[in-house]
Amino acid sequence: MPGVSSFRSKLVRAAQGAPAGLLAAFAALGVAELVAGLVRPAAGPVTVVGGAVIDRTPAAVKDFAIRTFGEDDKTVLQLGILAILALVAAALGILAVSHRRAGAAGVLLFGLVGAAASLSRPDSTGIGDVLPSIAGAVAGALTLYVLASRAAPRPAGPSGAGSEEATGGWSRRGFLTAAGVTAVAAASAGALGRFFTGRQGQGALASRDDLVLPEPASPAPAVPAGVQLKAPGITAFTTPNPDFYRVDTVLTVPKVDAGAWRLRIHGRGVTRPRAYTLDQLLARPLIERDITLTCVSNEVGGPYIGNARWLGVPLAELLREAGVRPPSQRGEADQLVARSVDGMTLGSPVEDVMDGRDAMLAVGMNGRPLPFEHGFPVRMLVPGLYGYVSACKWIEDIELTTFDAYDPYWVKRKWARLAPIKTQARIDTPRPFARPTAGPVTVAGVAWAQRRGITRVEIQVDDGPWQDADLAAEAGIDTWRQWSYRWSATPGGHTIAVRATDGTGAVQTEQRTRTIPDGASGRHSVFVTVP
Ligand SMILES: Nc1nc2c(c(=O)[nH]1)N[C@H]1C(S)=C(S)[C@@H](COP(=O)(O)O)O[C@H]1N2
Ligand SMILES: [Mo]
Repeated sequence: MPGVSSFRSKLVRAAQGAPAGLLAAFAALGVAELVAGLVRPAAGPVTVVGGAVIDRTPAAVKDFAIRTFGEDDKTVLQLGILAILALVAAALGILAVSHRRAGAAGVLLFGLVGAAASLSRPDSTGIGDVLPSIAGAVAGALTLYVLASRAAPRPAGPSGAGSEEATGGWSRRGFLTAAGVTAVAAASAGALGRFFTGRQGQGALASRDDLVLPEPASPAPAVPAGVQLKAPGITAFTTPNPDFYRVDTVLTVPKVDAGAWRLRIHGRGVTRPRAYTLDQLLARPLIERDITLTCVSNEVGGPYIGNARWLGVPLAELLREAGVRPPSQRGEADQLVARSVDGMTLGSPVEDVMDGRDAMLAVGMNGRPLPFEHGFPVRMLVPGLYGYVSACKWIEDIELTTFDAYDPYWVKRKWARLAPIKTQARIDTPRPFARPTAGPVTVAGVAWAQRRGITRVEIQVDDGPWQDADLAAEAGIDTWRQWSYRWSATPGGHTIAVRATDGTGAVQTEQRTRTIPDGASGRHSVFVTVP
């Protein structure tokens, strides 16, 4: 029964080859990790392939990923990459049992994918970035070649006696030994790589620990006592740093050493190009402001918004010192492109940055140096603009240019060039599908319209009339504002909707739009059942 025997021999081959392939992949990753630890952690193969995937992900898919996996989206992506790697490795291992060279060549080819990905990243620092992928691929190919030779069928006798099952197969002991040695070596290489990576981060960690934030020359205006309502379940007025939402494209958070950090300001209309150290920035008069930051990818009712007390250098002053004038004063540049150490580019209108609002290069967040996740040592903030057109984290370069001349990262990916934050209101409590008891129920949440402020919030239950909610005290027009409404809940299912009015008198639009290209609009509502 040739069919059966060949099927069985295929099974045996798979049983032998697959673990060899997986071990080869393990060796490849271990060596790549080691080399990345020595060269540049951000050039590790999983990181660069993941980054390249993020760069190429259509906005709709990215939004889906953010919606579905939230801030775990990157973990999911990395696990996905590892799963594909494992599948390919197992397949190459099976191939290598019969075609050793082809299997090894396949591993090398896969390494080229990593190398190409590393060069395609916006933060690629050049040819050195391919080293981790190439070194890993070579190690993986060699490992597979050696392991496969242990697994290769012994030459069949002159009569062709015996199927592959009889003659082939591991010298079990030999293979297990080789496998064990490979596993230990790969794990050690990986651990050593992690160690080096950690050591590189130490300087940055120490520089953050050592940073003493100066007192602001212009402290934040006292926050009125009434900004925080007592409604249980309402979002805190000030978002604690660990709870602050995080949106960026990096798989490895940049650990920038503040001592070595520099910020360059240059480009069109810059008559005095300059570079600043952190100490030079800290020596300037600092402002402290409460500002609510919002992500353009925030769905109606979504969580990608936070409010913090930021400490920073007024950006307009730096620009004026550099000779920059806004377009309204016949300045040549209408776009300010901020570039980060990870190669991200974000473009803001020069007019907005210089119109008197508190655009800043922030160094402090709620009384602490910026957390690494939020841009240490310095990030940009422009009140009133979505984060992707203003809030560059790990900033290191400011270039004055024009909207005609340059499209930054997200604009290349079909997001709008201009993106002022839209007026929105969110119901924090009751939660969707809650079952509040009949009688008085507190409906409460936040509303925001940075730069315009919130002057009114209204609630509608089912098809009833719009009713005014009570507004908390206003901290300023650049922060969100809490509101609450006392609802007399009656048994049954109810839809509660909210709408806000901004400081210009404009009522938030009812028109539902997607987040792409310039932010979601429409009203938030929750459905609850009163038993
Ligand atoms: N370097 C860098 N800065 C960045 C981003 C990024 O991907 N890389 N994302 C931007 C986006 S889309 C938003 S909404 C804000 C989020 O800032 P946070 O993570 O501190 O909340 O950072 C902005 N700054
Ligand atoms: Mo964002």
